[in-house]
Amino acid sequence: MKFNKVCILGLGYIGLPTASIFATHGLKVLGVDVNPRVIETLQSGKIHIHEPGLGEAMQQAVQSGNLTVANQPEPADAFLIAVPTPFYEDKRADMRAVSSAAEAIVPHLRQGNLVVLESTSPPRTTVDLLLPILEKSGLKAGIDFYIAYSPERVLPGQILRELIENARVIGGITPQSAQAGHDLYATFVQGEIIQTDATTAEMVKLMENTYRDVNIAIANEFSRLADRFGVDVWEAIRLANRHPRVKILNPGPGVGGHCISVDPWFFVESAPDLAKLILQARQVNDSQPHFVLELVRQSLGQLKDKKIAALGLAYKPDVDDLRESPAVEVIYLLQAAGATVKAFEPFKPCADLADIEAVASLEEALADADLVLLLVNHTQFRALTPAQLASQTSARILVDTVGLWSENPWREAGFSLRRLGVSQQI
Ligand code: SAJ
Repeated sequence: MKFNKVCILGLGYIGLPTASIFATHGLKVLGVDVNPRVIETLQSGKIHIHEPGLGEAMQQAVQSGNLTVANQPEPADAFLIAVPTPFYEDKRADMRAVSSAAEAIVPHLRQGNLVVLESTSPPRTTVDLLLPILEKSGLKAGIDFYIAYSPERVLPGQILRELIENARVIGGITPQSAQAGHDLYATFVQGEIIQTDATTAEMVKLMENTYRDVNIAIANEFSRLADRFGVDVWEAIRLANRHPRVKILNPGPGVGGHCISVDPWFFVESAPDLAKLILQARQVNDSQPHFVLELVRQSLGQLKDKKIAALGLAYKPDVDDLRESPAVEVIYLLQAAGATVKAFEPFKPCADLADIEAVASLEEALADADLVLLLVNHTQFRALTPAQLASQTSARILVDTVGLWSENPWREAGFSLRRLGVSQQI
């Protein structure tokens, strides 16, 4: 199939880079977002998210004349839905954005069109939710138009490269739908494009992220066990990983982001009687911020009126994304225990977060602190030396939740250091 125009609904971390790449590969692209601030920002030539290379890609796409943005879809050859699928308080998937994107496509749907869902979704969403909405157009899915599900699997921080290079799974509601999806993505994907059915493709995506969540959960549980048994978990993991078939991931303050901390819940929601291990792993990772709170308590005693400099708010190193961030969760727990926290996030200084004082500079966070708490392994923090930190703060107590700092240099500079997963007995 040949595509000239694509309409992409949702201009976030996936929709915007995908729109830029389609446009720089010669397709006419209309990027649609319901948030007027996003549209204004993009129309003024700026981007609203931090992703290496995205600003340049976007500018190139606009200059080529192929990319425009609007708040409403228009007729196109293909429609791509890349809207968020968050969860409600009770962890059920909130599919409202997918439903309303699909509804917005209905009046524009024509014979021969392709609609692709990219948003991570519970199993069977494509056939049970998307298809009936699109058939309100009066057209018959699989006969008059095509529907496919294609999960995005790119890693924030490397999105532009991975969009092009990664293998891509396309699941169609019919083999012809999968083939149409293949033809669309072949515009720019250099990795293998593998065709399957829609529900398998949905499940593949959830399995990938659940697999990672369960593996991080075991690393986090090992960190707790090591602390109890007088062991340094980082050293133990390094040694275990010398085994040719073992690859233990890193413990940390918890699991965040919009993917790994969310997607496994879609299995739990859809099949609670079966997804037992998955639920347990989620609970281990979600409770990790409480272990960080305990580490801080052990270092400072009672927390009332103590001042803490929190280094990092992002959900992982070198990104500006604060969604579901365990660092944010840790700060709320510390504040609930009576501490005063100033947080510095180099990728989003002065971030606007309810009840969190996010400051503009590291110096500001460190001033007056009683304890420095490292929550994210950002490049900027990796570059900090004991001498530098000693000159910027009167605090001499450090807590490291990401395995960055090793004991000796910091002790020699006059700091006491408590590390996640490292027993005090060592
Ligand atoms: N984390 C650890 N220990 C580790 C690795 C990660 O605690 O050893 C934490 C991170 O700090 C972060 C969370 O896990 O809080 C998730 O980070 P991540 O780098 O593992 O993954 P994401 O959420 O940035 O991206 C994942 C990727 N999925 C997999 O690796 C299976 C990516 O390929 C997906 O495209 C993305 O989810 C997505 O959009 O679903």
